[in-house]
Amino acid sequence: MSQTMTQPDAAPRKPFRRLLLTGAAGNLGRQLRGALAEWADVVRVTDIASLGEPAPHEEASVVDLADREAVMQLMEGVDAIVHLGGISIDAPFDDLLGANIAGTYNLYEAARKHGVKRIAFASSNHVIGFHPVTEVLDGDAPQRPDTLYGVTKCFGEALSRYYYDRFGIETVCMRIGSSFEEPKNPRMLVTYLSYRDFIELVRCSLFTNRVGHVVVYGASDNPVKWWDNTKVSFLGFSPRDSSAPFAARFPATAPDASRDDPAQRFQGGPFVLGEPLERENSR
Ligand code: NAI
Ligand code: 15L
Repeated sequence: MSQTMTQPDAAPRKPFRRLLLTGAAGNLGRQLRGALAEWADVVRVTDIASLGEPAPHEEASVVDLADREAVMQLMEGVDAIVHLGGISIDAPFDDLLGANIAGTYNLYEAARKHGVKRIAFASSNHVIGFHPVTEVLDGDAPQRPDTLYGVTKCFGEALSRYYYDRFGIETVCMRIGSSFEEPKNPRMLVTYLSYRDFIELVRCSLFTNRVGHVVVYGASDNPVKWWDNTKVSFLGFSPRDSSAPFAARFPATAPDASRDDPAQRFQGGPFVLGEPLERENSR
């Protein structure tokens, strides 16, 4: 006798069976967790830091991305990955080496071994931070990292290119500007990416068919633009927010190429100075 597996009251399946979110305890990871609940039946959240109480649809694992075996185990049953985990400002090389270099390698290698086909990778504007503020860049602009942190993001972009060309794993490299609740300084009037636009950028990165390997800039629809996403318009990323409502807070202090201060002349802002930075880049 044939058996039917259909249950009349079963909830419709979501687009993904299981998504993996690294960096889930961080600033952007916390923003994304709610949205991912809509996109996947199960969200595996991971971080080196405490993840709090998992929601009913979440599986939580505290893991150091530098731990290759642990990262391999994270990948079991995963359809796609949002990779936010790692050190998110400049830091000593040995720290970046584990979290950002080895960690990203471990993630891609585990993805390859488990047949994962799509990764949304949190790259950074600090991949191109030594371009002057007078330039408008697209994804083909030469990398000009402003810090060792930026260099680790260049590594992630190159590694993901290799994993696409060699193994067919698709990656959207999201060169995020400044994604916080609000812009915190004049530079962020240009680099601001609202949380809502960030979530939309991740959505486009996960749901667009056949992305291959691409670089997209993550900024809201701000009045001044340094970055041009025309070449990747097929992603459908169309930011809805803007830094304009915050402009009055920073009168006459917009980044200015004529100033002596390198933090004013280059897109990376204070990162180019090689000085210790506060977490939220408040200079
Ligand atoms: P965050 O620093 O708040 O979050 C990063 C998370 O990664 C933290 O929870 C941290 O515990 C975790 N992490 C660090 N080392 C780890 C390791 N070895 N193993 C496992 N987890 C580790 O940063 P945020 O703002 O949430 O950014 C998320 C990602 O987006 C980062 O990769 C960052 O570089 C990138 N990004 C963020 C921007 C922003 O404006 N928020 C701008 C450009 C890039
Ligand atoms: C980044 O890459 C950092 O992760 C974030 O903390 C901000 O400093 C941002 O860049 C920025 O450029 O404002």
